[in-house]
Amino acid sequence: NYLFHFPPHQTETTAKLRRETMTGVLNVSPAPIFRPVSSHKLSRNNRVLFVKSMAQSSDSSNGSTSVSTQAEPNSSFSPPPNFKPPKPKPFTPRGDKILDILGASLALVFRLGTGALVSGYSASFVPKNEVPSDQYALEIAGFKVKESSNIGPRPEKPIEIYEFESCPFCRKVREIVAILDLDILYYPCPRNGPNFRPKVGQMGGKQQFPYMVDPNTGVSMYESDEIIKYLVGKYGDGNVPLMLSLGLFTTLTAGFAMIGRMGKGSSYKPSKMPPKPLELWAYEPSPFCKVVREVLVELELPHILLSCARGSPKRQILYERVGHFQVLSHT
Ligand SMILES: N[C@@H](CCC(=O)N[C@@H](CS)C(=O)NCC(=O)O)C(=O)O
Repeated sequence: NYLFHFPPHQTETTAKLRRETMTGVLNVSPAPIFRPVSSHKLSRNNRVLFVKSMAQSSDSSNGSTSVSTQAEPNSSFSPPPNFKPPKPKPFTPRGDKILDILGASLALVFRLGTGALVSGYSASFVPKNEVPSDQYALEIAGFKVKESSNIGPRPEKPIEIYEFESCPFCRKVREIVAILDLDILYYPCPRNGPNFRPKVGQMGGKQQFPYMVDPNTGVSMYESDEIIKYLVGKYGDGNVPLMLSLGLFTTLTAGFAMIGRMGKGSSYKPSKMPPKPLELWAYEPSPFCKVVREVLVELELPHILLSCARGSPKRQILYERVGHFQVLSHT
């Protein structure tokens, strides 16, 4: 067992990542959130798609939080043998994944697409040639869809959320995260997960999920409805969207939304802890993002979610980096 420390300036550097991300700078280098695995630097080959490896060492041991883990310290982290990053190509689901994708799509029906659009979303159709080719825009029948949003003040440091997939209360919070276009450092807490479940018990006094820590304000809390209210108050327009304000109906439909996934993303599978969080560009209602995130949660892999629901300005950033827009990518 060993301690992972979260140096106080880590979140600031992650905020730097965010600022750089927002201005389209490619070479992001936030400090690792985990020590002591930090002296090892990832090779260039460890990059997948466009994401630069993020290893830097940090001397601070005066962490805002720390957690002891059962993971083995890893001296080397590299892609699996013979791993080749997939080449971008027009999207089609892999044959053996079609049922998974259909199952994950049920959520869109039960939740009426909540979380698919960011707050204040608006769209207009314009002739194709009016949108420069370096600008991300969905193309439909010879027209381009210009999308915009009205998002509130951005948190400087990513908000931290401890949760797991097949929990309707956690889903509600993930939906508001998509609507508010927030970037979140997720600490997955699958059943029997050895790391972050006990950590929540230590921090808040009980193992109940979701649990949120906002390092910007020092606020931490349980209770999905309270978390939602806090997030819209602090980083949105103060209004809880209708589909998240219907009490039992909201919880039931969030539960039904998971029927097609049969508890995926909720039970721990032994894994090797990465030296720093992965990065996932995704949003809650997308069935394609869902099947990827389930795996991250089962493996208890901390990840920074870069929210990019429709209308998110991050779609343009991803488009600039990758040359096309496809909702997920990872380190
Ligand atoms: N009223 C709470 C309920 C949260 C809750 O019951 N969460 C369940 C998971 S869905 C939980 O923490 N169960 C304990 C466990 O998973 O160990 C909320 O809205 O957040």
